[in-house]
Amino acid sequence: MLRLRVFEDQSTRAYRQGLAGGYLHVYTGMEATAIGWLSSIEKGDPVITAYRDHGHAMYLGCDPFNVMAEIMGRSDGMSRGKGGSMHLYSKEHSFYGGWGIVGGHIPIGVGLAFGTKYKGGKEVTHCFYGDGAANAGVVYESMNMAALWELPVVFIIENNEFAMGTRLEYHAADPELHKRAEGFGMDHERIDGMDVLSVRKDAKRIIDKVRKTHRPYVVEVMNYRFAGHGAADNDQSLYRTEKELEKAKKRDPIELIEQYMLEHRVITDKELEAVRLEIEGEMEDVFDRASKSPKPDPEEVYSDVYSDMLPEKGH
Ligand SMILES: Cc1ncc(C[n+]2csc(CCOP(=O)(O)OP(=O)(O)O)c2C)c(N)n1
Ligand SMILES: [Mg+2]
Repeated sequence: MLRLRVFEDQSTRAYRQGLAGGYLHVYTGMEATAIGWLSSIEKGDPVITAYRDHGHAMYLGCDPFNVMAEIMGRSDGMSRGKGGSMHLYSKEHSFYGGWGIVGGHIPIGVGLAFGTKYKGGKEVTHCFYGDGAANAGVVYESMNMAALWELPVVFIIENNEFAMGTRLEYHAADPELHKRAEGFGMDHERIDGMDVLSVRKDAKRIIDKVRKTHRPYVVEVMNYRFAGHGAADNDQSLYRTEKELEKAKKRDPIELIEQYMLEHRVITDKELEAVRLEIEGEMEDVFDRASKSPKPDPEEVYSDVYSDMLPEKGH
């Protein structure tokens, strides 16, 4: 969680210094959700998410250097600099993106779960999306298919209470988004997304159930984003007060787990400081190395854009 927090500070620095083009959406404040959840999955379980994707990719094993290089559009980037922050992807780590169209990746997540069922596999697909995305029509077409065909997929709503600058209460007829599963006869619940240990525990229980029953599940994880919607969101006063933000920061997921570890004598203040310094050094180095990675060859613009999908070609 700390590595991700510090990585995001460095990715924001890259954007501010003009080293990262396009869009940049950081996960700051929401760390306990992805990290708690992904710590409970099995290796090989497909994971798919929207554009707030740096943490998911890194936790699944993608090297922060390749992630940062991608954010900077460099040849060492995971998509060789063609995708940027929103389009991380690593089949090797069962990470299927990184998608910029709100709600657009949810049918793809259901397709991954269909693939598992078709092949008789044991994997569970973890499909993350935001509270705003929960309003997209395609989510409900996807949920219907998942429930009808009994597909092993968990719909994980990362409810950070905002869709860009629109508050949850202004965009959702019923702000309890998990209840929307009821129309499809799916199990559902809302959980706390700021305490990493409770996310991990809830995730284990839910994932075990989905893996056993092969029935989809909707879980709404309540968290809060501390940063702006994207790096270009400079006036948050249009949609939230400083006071609200300060209140949310009282449950900073990193501070919560630090307190827990100190209270339970898992770590000392001194050790914690050493971990912090080590991570800061690591991410500083990631930034420096990524900024030195060569820009892609102009020819790269044509590679991997179209694909010949004929099976005899081995795809
Ligand atoms: C189909 C579509 N409509 C609009 C947008 C512009 N847009 C980008 S992010 C966003 C809000 C999404 O909010 P949420 O799903 O809650 O995700 P969060 O940013 O909070 O993680 C919108 C409307 C888009 N990318 N795609
Ligand atoms: Mg949101």
